[in-house]
Amino acid sequence: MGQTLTEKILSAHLLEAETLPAVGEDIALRIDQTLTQDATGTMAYLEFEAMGIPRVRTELSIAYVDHNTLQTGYENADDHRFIQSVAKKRGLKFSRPGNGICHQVHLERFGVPGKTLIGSDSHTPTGGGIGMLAFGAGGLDVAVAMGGGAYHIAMPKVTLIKLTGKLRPYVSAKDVILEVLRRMTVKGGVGKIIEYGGEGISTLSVPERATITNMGAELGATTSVFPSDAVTKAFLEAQERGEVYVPLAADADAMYYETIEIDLNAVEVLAAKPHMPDNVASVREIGPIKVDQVLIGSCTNSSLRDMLITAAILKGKTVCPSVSLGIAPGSKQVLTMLAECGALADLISAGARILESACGPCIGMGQSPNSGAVSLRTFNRNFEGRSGTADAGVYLVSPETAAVSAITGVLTDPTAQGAFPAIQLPAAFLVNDNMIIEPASPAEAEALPILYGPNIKPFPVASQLPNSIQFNAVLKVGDDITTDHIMPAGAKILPYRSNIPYMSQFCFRQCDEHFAENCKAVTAAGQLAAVIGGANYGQGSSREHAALVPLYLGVRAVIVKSFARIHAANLINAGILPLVFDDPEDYDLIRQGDSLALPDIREALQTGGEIRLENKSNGGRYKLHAHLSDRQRDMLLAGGLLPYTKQGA
Ligand code: MIC
Ligand code: SF4
Repeated sequence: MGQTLTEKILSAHLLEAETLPAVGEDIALRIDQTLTQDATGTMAYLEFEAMGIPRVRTELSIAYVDHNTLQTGYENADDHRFIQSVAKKRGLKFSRPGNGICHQVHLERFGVPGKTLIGSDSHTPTGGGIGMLAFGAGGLDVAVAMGGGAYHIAMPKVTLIKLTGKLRPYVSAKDVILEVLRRMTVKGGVGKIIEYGGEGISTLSVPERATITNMGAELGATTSVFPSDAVTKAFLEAQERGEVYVPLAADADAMYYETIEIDLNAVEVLAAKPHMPDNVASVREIGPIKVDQVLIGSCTNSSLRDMLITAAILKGKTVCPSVSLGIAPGSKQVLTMLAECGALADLISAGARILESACGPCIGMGQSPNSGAVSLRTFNRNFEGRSGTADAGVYLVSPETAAVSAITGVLTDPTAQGAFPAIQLPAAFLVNDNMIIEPASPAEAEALPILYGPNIKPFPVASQLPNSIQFNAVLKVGDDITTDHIMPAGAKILPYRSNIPYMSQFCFRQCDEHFAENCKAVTAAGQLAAVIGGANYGQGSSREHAALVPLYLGVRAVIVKSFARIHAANLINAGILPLVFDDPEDYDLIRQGDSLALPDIREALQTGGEIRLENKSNGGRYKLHAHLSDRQRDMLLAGGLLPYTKQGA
């Protein structure tokens, strides 16, 4: 029987086994490349330093600075200097602030078909657009991979999304992934790798494919991947990297877990309505609602293609007086090429506010909209409050919809705009890697210092798992809790990503403003804390702060109906028990503030016995389970990945 593309790449990277295991079983993968961004990177490099490994052991490791670029105090600049000093000494490339958004730059300059990549950012699957198997992971997992260690995932189910036909003018890759989200929902990709195929893929360029794989993160998928074909080859050649091209595709008789067909001709212009990426409706159905802000950019939609189409739509027009339009081109390459071809002037003269090539407003770093605003964004997440304005409603749309609506001032279906502007994509991109700093040679590196700033504080490490634990259910939350709920980002908090004690006061604020205080009261009384949650707990970002900060506050168990993949892995890495109700209805029987106990939990994990939860407040007894590989079980017993690694396992 033939293999899927996923199976081919996984098989070529197996570390501890000869063949692929059954679905759901643990696989240890060799990782060829790693990337970090600065908001998660500071912690990842602190963890790497704690491992005592002198130099990275991957084919390529690179540290990007793109998230915390607003420097309203010394904190972010200090963190950037720290990361730069680690990169120089430990053998990593360093992408300076200004060079662009990690995923966009990686696609342009470093992605290689058929290789594995992990990144401390949930949108690392963007690399699937160029045929990589690219995963988002917690910082600790990236630190381990930098040291040459395996990355572990559960063997996924492989879903084929078969594309036929060709997109109509003004309908773009963003609409395709919104259509996938509409069908599959934010939970629909859990445990799956999504492979794209069908003759329709040949009509999509690499950056368009990357828009689609990028938002596979919003499906909860382990990752998404496109074949590597003539389109990939042309893109690599245009980036002066033709030598890394290899053709890659699934075998004709490959077997898939499921197949979903999408006729590109029939895809409509779509938008994800507030406050979830799968709350999708057609722009026509939503109607001409008044728009206050339009933002174009982010790792989803900031390629040269997206910027050129935006510029062509805006050329000779003026942004509607009641709209603020911000545009952040995804990389220095994109920005320079826009400048050279004159399209940048078209954007500026239409009234766009040009932002630096970075994540910016996507992570709440500036451009928070006005109170109650409707904000159209070409980004990938519209979680409540992420924009920095609690009552704003964010709609996720394509660059075409965003640009046309910026002119009309209301949500507008761009297909009604008449002829589609012809845009010319260059046969060769402008290649200038002068913002990439190369590492020092091993001999030079020895004498180099690592530069720690005063904002860098030690991070918490859990102790061994005790045999029995008494808890207080400090917080009870519902379904689809995101890591933005657990550990918000934004301009005010992000500078403290290396200062867990400071960050802890903001933990879960959006759900319960007294969370941190309540945890402190519980730990002062000699108990530990537990969080009770619903389905898809921890969706969204890969930030391990959503595990480390609760750990710092005394949380040692999270008990839910189901978990999102990266967050569950981060909890285990931190030494927090990720437990799931056998019967989801038991969720209803626990109230916030209840006293809970996990008797003989250590023994239950060791022997694979039953996990029992006792509710001391109402006498309830519930059965729980944990989806753990043997390695994850041993990590939890040891108190997380660092103590586990130190104990020489
Ligand atoms: C995000 O989009 O939420 C982020 C910011 O890129 C995160 C990483 C982070 O929290 O630093 C992600 O997606 O992993
Ligand atoms: Fe940056 Fe936004 Fe992409 Fe996250 S989703 S990497 S914040 S641009």
